[in-house]
Amino acid sequence: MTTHPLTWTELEALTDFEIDTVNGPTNAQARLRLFGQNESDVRVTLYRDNHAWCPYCQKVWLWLEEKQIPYRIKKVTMFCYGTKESWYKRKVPSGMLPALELDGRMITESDDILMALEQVFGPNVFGMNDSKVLPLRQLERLLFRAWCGWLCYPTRSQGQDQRNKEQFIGVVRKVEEALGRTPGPYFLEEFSTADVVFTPYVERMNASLYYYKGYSMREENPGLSAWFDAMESRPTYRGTQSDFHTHVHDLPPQMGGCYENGEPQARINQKRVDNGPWTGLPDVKYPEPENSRAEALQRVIKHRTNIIKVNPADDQLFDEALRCALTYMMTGEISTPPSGSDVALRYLRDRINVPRDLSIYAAKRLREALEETAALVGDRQGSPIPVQHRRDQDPVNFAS
Ligand SMILES: N[C@@H](CCC(=O)N[C@@H](CS)C(=O)NCC(=O)O)C(=O)O
Repeated sequence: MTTHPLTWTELEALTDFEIDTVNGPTNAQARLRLFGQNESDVRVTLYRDNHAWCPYCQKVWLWLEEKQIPYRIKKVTMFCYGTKESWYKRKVPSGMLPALELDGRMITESDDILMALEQVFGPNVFGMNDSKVLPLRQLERLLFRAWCGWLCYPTRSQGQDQRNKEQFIGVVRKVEEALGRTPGPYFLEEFSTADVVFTPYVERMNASLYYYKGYSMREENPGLSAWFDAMESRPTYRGTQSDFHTHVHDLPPQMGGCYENGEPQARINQKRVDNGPWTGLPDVKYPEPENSRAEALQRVIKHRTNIIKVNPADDQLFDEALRCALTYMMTGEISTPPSGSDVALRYLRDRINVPRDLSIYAAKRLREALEETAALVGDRQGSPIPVQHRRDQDPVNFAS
């Protein structure tokens, strides 16, 4: 039994999701963060990438959120998905991100940014140059290099892949030892800069190795597993947290390539991350909030004109198909979308981004509704997600 899809007006009545981007929880949409302070208190502007893909931006972002420093956010395009804004190149000729303006002084390099912030606002429990933090920062870079060595170079044989894996696991063991040295789940006695420094790449390692190599970093290492759980207890981290699907497809153009090893487990994981089911993946463990569907609906409604415009399908056809998926997501009622809309629904399913567009559970619910609705009319996939660049995500096409 299939029903007519709800109209946009009827759908609007099904969500009252709203967040205060300025004073509410950490979110990727904010252009100003005040934490209850006055706008005149703002001394900091963070320049970061539009899509919240840049790991070094996440490091500074998380630090500012943890310390509740009022700041402005200016979003800049990364080379891999569009043209760098000329106003930004005048400020930072290399175009590199992040950059931070502190009392009118421009600072680049994420480590230098954190050190400059510490000088003015104090450390995040332990400072970047604290004798406890320094060896952990070195360990993070060691882990980063071992990860790149395994993921970002093609290998000629399974044996080579295995050796790269062993090298990586060897460094993971050192990370596990470091985490085991304190009684709590964090790198030091309590949450600190050390955790901030590890966050962006450990999150990307967890996603990329699961997908390209069939290795589940979070599930196979008790120290890291407890660390992820502890991080997810923090609303700051939850606001910056991405999901597997976003990372595995944003990393290839940023890293210059991610290479799969053809392991059966990797193939199984790839199918799951790309086609679902998305619930239960080890990219998130905290319980799903009650309003995840309402959040997804609100975000689609807000951006529906652009979502429909950038979709390769005919606007009217996709408008109806999208309403079928949203009707199903909100009511559980099945509405069959127009024939031929399977490609269009999956095109959107593949381009939902966390946390840029919405939070992790909301994205899973939306992907699920798009996939299940598409499956009613066919099994054709959308055009493949490019790996050399992501100009399908050029922000100029989404400007409101
Ligand atoms: N060492 C720098 C690295 C920054 C970096 O590599 N940024 C990349 C993005 S993750 C970038 O801005 N690339 C230019 C672009 O993609 O537009 C730091 O720590 O800030």
